[in-house]
Amino acid sequence: MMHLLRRPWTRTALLSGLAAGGAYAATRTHIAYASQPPPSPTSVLPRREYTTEEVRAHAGNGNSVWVSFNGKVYDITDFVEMHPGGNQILQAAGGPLEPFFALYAQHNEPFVLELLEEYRIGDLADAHTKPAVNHDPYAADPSRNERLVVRSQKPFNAEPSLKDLVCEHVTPNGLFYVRNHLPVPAVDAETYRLVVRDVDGTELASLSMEQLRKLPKHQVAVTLQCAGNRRDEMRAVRDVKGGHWGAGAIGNAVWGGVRLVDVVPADKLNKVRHVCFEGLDMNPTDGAAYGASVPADVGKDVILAYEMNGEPLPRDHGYPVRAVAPGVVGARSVKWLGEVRLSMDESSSHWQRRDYKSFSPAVDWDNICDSVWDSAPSIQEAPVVSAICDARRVGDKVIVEGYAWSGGGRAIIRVDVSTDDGETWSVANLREKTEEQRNQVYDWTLWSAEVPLADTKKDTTIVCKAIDSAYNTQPERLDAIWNLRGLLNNAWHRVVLAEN
Ligand SMILES: Nc1nc2c(c(=O)[nH]1)N[C@H]1C(S)=C(S)[C@@H](COP(=O)(O)O)O[C@H]1N2
Ligand SMILES: [Mo]
Repeated sequence: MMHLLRRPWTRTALLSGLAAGGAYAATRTHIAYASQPPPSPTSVLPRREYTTEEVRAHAGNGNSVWVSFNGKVYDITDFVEMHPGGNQILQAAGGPLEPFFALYAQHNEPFVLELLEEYRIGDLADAHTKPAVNHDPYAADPSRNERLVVRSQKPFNAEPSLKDLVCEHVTPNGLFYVRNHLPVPAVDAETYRLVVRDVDGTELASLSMEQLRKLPKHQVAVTLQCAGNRRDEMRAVRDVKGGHWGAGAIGNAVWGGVRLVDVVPADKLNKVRHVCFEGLDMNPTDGAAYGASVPADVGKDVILAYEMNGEPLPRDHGYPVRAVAPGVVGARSVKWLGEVRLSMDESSSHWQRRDYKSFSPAVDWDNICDSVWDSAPSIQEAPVVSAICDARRVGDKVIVEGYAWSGGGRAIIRVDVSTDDGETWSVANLREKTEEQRNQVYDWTLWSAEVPLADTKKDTTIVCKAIDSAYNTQPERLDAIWNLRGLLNNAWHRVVLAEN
């Protein structure tokens, strides 16, 4: 903990600048090198040459952590706790950083190298053996719709503009937010197999696309929302770790595919507690795939989708097959689905156990520990949320449009809008749904409201909140739900309409 106190300037700068998958360039300017940079380890240890063997001997395990990069050797022991990506940095302990920098391309910024330089202790004696990274792991990523607002290029994370988002009840595929943790895998649908495993690991089925298509096809409208949606508002209260998101990390699609219960025998599903999913997108540096799980109850409603809005799943959204877990946060709807496994325990993946959990505002990065992580349940059902996506003046009124959604299949029963920060409210009109849409319970509700403006000559703050079928509503204050990863921000959404 000492080094955190010694170097608070680096930490703050990093948390905003190096947010995993974040928009680095935008925040780089926040790095304030305070008057007194701390003594660098260089001044303590004489610089010398080390062999790759020597570097390998410093792979953590209670000892110091060394890494190499570009022929140089660094002792990053003190840095580990400050790393915005958390413990993941330890994957590189005792070895070269090159493969990681290629994978997490946000590191390719001059300020990262500058920072690293502070921890340099010497050079690699056998620098000629330096690892060749001759391949960009993202080279095979698909092309994307140019209307998306890109939050991070590698891995690719993007959301539509809010105006685009509320044009249609069903979000067009090309405008649907993309949340990738890793490179998009190139999956060959011809040889693809979905493996289904029992609780003891026994293979219950290995299904080709042809076999999946022969099973009864279901089409279900499900809204997916990233648990990090609206993170940047939370970041403005107090810094959080995580990529940048506005209010567009949500979308509604009609998913076509087979029900999980048609590939997993019901008697087996009834005996277990969780259904684990494993993706085919893999971290090339450690071979770990993206994974997540849902409680067995949610599993009963899961769709193994091969279509999105009547088209084959786009590559960014999980081609050829993804899990769609209705009513829960997007993180559990595993894309590029390779394996479904019944289990008594949750998925052991990093994203299930050490991410996508929320904590008290009292918990921050300098006091969180394993027992706090372990005791918090993983986020599943999403709380009720709404957001203002467009606001335009018409005379002395403002027309406001937005979305509202709640997890667990709870419908939106009302949306309230205020132009005086909650003193008085107007009830929004919920956009009418077709007969078919009315039968869906997991999709969102779009709404609009015409609200009088008290003073058209002044800036006006517009506020909205939604109420779901269990009469849950959104908290007024954002600081009361602040959490260190910036997840589940469902506070009243506020936007400022500039003066006329
Ligand atoms: N295999 C895999 N599945 C994944 C992810 C991923 O990176 N890899 N991201 C998850 C997260 S955090 C979200 S919010 C949703 C996003 O789905 P989308 O990109 O289709 O909008 O996919 C989830 N499933
Ligand atoms: Mo997400």
